[in-house]
Amino acid sequence: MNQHASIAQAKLRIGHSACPHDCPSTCALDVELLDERTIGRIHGAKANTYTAGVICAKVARYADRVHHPDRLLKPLVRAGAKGDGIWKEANWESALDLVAEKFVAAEEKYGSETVWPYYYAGTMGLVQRDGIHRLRHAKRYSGFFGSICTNLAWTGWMMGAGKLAGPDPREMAKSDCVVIWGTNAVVTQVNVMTHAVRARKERGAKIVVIDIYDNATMKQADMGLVLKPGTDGALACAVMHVLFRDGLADRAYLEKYTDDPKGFEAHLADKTPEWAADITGLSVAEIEAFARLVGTTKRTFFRLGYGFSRQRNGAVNMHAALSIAAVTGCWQYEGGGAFHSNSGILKLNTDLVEGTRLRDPNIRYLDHSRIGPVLTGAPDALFGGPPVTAMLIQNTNPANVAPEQRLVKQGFLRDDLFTCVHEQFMTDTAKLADVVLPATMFLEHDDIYKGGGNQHITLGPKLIDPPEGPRSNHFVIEELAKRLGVADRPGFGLTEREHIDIMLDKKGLGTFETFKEQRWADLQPEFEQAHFISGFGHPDGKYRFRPDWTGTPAPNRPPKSMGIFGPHQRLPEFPDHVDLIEVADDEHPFRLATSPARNFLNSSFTETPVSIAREIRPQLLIHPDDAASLGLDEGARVEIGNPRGEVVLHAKLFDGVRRGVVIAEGVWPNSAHERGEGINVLTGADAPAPYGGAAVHDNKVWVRAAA
Ligand SMILES: Nc1nc2c(c(=O)[nH]1)N[C@H]1C(S)=C(S)[C@@H](COP(=O)(O)OP(=O)(O)OC[C@H]3O[C@@H](n4cnc5c(=O)[nH]c(N)nc54)[C@H](O)[C@@H]3O)O[C@H]1N2
Ligand SMILES: Nc1nc2c(c(=O)[nH]1)N[C@H]1C(S)=C(S)[C@@H](COP(=O)(O)OP(=O)(O)OC[C@H]3O[C@@H](n4cnc5c(=O)[nH]c(N)nc54)[C@H](O)[C@@H]3O)O[C@H]1N2
Ligand code: SF4
Ligand SMILES: [Mo]
Repeated sequence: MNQHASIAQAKLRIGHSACPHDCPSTCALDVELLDERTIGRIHGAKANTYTAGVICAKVARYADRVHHPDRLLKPLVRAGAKGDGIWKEANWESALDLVAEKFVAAEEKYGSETVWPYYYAGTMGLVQRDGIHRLRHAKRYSGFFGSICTNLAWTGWMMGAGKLAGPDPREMAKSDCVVIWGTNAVVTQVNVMTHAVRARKERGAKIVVIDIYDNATMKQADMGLVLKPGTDGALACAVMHVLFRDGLADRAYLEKYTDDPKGFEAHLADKTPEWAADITGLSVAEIEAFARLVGTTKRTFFRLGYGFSRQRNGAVNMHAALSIAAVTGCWQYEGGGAFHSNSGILKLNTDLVEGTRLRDPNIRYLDHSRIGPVLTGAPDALFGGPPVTAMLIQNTNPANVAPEQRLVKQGFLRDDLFTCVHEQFMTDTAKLADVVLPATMFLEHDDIYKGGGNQHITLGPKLIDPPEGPRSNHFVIEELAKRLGVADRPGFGLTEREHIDIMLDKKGLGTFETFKEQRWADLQPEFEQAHFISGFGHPDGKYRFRPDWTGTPAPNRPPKSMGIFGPHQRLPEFPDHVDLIEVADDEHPFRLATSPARNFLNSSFTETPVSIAREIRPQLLIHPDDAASLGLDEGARVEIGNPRGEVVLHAKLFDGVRRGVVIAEGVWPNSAHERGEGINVLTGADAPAPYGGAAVHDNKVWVRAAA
């Protein structure tokens, strides 16, 4: 560094924060503050042992997002037909008055359940994200069963381990074999790689990656397994067959810690590598080699992601993959075990911010992922209640990210539906709204964040002033509460900081002010507990090879009134391969996955110029032999479709994908596709068994040159 640069650096003010985005890493951030309103680069906090100074490129260049010229700055009221893009600017008072008036009118006509507050994890802040529940409960509006992201994965994990936790994710650095299964970590949670690569450098650990294409993470692997989508259960069973067959199962561990090792061994007798090779498309040699590696490496760390569970049989596959750790007994060793999410250890008491005590248990819930069927009035989606005729939407873009997009759009275009979208940008959903309210970004408001892929609670205080116009989610909830007559109910009338103080105090962790110094708290449990040495999460302390598919409580299990979802009678007794997926057929010979794009985060960052330039345009990764047989050249316009609709992209020939499988990376804005329809036109909104979710990587499609 030259002298000039180091002087400039010395003068730079650094603010501390947490990344608010929907990413398991929840990085601790150091933010360059140029003045009261302007940031420079963002860096990963070096002092944080999980972030370890590393963050993704898209957040490092956050100045491009927070100071973007297209940010929403004024409340807008629709002045043309829905979706026409004709708006009238309004002031905050009159816009909020209008929203309240419409909510009251809707409630008068159909009862309170006709209003559906809808949100998701565009911000993961506990105040800004979850305050919407307070308003919902106080007003007895329809409940929200948030299923799109975690449901298949968490369900599968809970069936086996009974608690959503695991070894310290930093222990990956002490492992001799890190199995990265169904997560494109280089792209979606870069810090996994920091710790995995450290294990390789310092201990010569092997990195195994299991995915459906040769993605950025597999390019870093020592062993890469590319299997057919939705077949991980078969791979896991064959691996465990080999472990029992070759004396690599830890029988003492199995006896002490698992429910039915003998029954399970018998069940695996015919789950041979040959059987699995047929289903997965892997070779017998690949399966044998992987089984031998994990069977002979005590310190094997299974890092199980979300991706492989975004299949209709995803809960089964998650449970099957997790079961390998119980067969080898790798849980007993430092650097060993399995990890998916630490959600189960990071509990803060959010009763007040969420208004939990105001909840009326008789109010119906609606399924987040099934917004298309809900808004188009499917009786089973409405659970016997009134139609949805009013919505408040914060931190999510369902017209783009929710499955069966045509239904979602048809729903939003209904004349009898009033929609208020609180957003940072004019998203596909905002475009279909009646009122759009401009939102602050994380650096402009106070909040506190829990990690999923790590073990920290991290403060994100307001560091800069927002531009004139945008207001926080908290502001909107409080102002609507006043207009809707519930501002005197418990939980209302507090500031963001007061809510944070209360949550921290209840956990004995200090206050907003002490956290400003301390920045985060490390809540990693002791080894014994984290490795389930003192027992797994079920009442008998055993790991379950025999899941109780409809009986096990899970953090995201649907409320009783919703029942059990999907073809749950077909869920297997033990880990297995079940064809609950959309199997390819003659009319739809390809399987499509919509894997994440590196430079986007779900529907976010699709507005920043560098991200767009790097992702180029909506592309379809297709094997060169498949492309040749369809007469598709590199860059050709290609149309893909299924009974739900059809979408146009550009072909990208890629031999890292199997024949018969195609990948569309990223959720591009609908408007980036020809005809203004995006990739979720093709994904299904049927609820997978047993606790719902969205199987966005599980689609059968036909593929042809676009006309
Ligand atoms: N850059 C970037 N980062 C992100 C996101 C993003 O969109 N972009 N999204 C964020 C969000 S909300 C989440 S939930 C996390 C999710 O992050 P991940 O846990 O990484 O999950 P996915 O992104 O769904 O998919 C991961 C991988 O699973 C693969 N996959 C699909 N089907 C199968 C299968 O049947 N078997 C196997 N073995 N693999 C399969 C996909 O091809 C993909 O490579 O990432 C977060 N981080
Ligand atoms: N085809 C396909 N579809 C998918 C997926 C996939 O892999 N493939 N992934 C699925 C998954 S895992 C998820 S989690 C969903 C996520 O999908 P979305 O919920 O749409 O995800 P995000 O992009 O995280 O956030 C949405 C919006 O929140 C806004 N936002 C951010 N912070 C704030 C705030 O403080 N206040 C307000 N009012 N708004 C804010 C952002 O501007 C952004 O437009 O998509 C799902 N859909
Ligand atoms: S890796 Fe994830 S948590 Fe970290 S800065 Fe990037 S988006 Fe945020
Ligand atoms: Mo997600």
